[in-house]
Amino acid sequence: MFDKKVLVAGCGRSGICATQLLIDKGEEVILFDENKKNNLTVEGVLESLDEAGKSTRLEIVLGQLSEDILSQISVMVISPGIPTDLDFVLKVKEKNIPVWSEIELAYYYEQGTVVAITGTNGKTTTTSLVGEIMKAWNPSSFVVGNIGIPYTQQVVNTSKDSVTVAEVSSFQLETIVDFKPHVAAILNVTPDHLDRHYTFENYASCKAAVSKNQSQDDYIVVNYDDPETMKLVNMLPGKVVYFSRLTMLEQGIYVKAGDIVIKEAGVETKVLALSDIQILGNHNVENVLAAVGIAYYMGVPVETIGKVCCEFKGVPHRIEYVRTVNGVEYYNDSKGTNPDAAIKGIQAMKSTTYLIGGGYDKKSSYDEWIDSFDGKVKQLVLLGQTANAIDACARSRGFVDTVFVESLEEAVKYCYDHAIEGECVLLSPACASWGMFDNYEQRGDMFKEYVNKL
Ligand code: UMA
Repeated sequence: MFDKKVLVAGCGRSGICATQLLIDKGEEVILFDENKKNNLTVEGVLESLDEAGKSTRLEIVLGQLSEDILSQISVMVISPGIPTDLDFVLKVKEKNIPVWSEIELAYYYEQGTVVAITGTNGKTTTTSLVGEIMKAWNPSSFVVGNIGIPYTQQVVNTSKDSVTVAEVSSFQLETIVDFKPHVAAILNVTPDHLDRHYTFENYASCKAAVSKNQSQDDYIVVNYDDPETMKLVNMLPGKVVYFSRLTMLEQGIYVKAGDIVIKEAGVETKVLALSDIQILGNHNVENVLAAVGIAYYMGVPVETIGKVCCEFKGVPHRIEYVRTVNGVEYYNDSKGTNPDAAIKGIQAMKSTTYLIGGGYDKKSSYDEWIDSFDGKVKQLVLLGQTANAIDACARSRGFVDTVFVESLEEAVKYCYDHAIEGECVLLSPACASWGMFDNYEQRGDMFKEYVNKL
């Protein structure tokens, strides 16, 4: 039990689940959100908790935090989307009140073993695949975190034999305290979320924090092919194990003569053939290599790992085939929320492409994304806050076939009117969805809805 009340900041998915968990554990909670427009009620937040009397332990505060509230709390649990340098967060820190990430709160109640997967891109695919492997091996396995299911929602179901597979973002790792995965992975690090972390170094060190509480009895699986991830290796106290798509390693997981193999203590074991992987692109080979490593160091038999990797069909919103209309293939890559992820989307297209891009401004640089068009993109259909900046960047790189639209629906209509048989339409915005949509899932679902209506 905490000495005083717990302040939960943010009324999104994480904040609501954290509140429900705390109330269920007998704590008193103040749920706070700066946004006054939230029309939350105590009953609404607690509706899934049936025991009477629990509502007396919850208070909702919207707008500003008073000094009086700060004097009533022992810890603040912060939602991932709230920057840690906001005034109210700084005030809490000044009072020496600990600020815990929502995943830290969940971990406080964790009973079993934790796997954590971070990196700029590939987290969701790798987490899903590891989740599938774990479930095939241990039915008491849970998939949680940035993937969309708050860790605080599932942690009550954990037991000493369970495995929690968590996708963890830099936002969530920024405020961990004791969070300690037994096996973790850093898939890659490329610039993202610089509006929040300011510098690439800050962002990368949030990623490295996934290992900060590990010991040499724990494993951290690292991408040998990614120079930025390799620069973090001496910041990782866990036992480092490598995966590589390009190099045959002394020890680790790599590709040899068309097979994915594991080499441990000088012995090489085949896990699966590359030709059996169903998810497209070299980046997905890397995701499978990482998943193989994570599962192997969790003790899953190689046969189980190989079988599940061969069966895995990928995740929604990630280069997801939607439909063919008049000979034009439509793909939903709404999860392409940064330039690096969106490059993978373009690379996976097999013919001339109408590309729909733009969205929330994370202060990314679009040069490499534009350069990756490489003659494949016929027109770039732009929407959202970043449309002008992307257009300017495209022109400065010699790409002038841009067009502006007001909405995603108009973008789909434009592509439908212009694309001809044999071409592709790809939604891969290189930007977050915020501002126009609640999240990338909603953006992808809307895209699919518009395409399915054509
Ligand atoms: N809020 C404030 N002040 C602020 C910002 C937000 O009070 O300055 C309040 C908002 O009014 C809102 C609440 O905080 O009520 C929203 O909290 P949140 O943004 O943390 O959203 P959640 O619904 O809790 O979703 C979060 C993750 N969102 C973010 O990291 C932005 C989800 O990741 C995650 O799936 C979910 O927790 C469950 O763990 C999404 C994401 O976009 C997918 N992640 C980023 C990414 O993948 O690039 C990191």
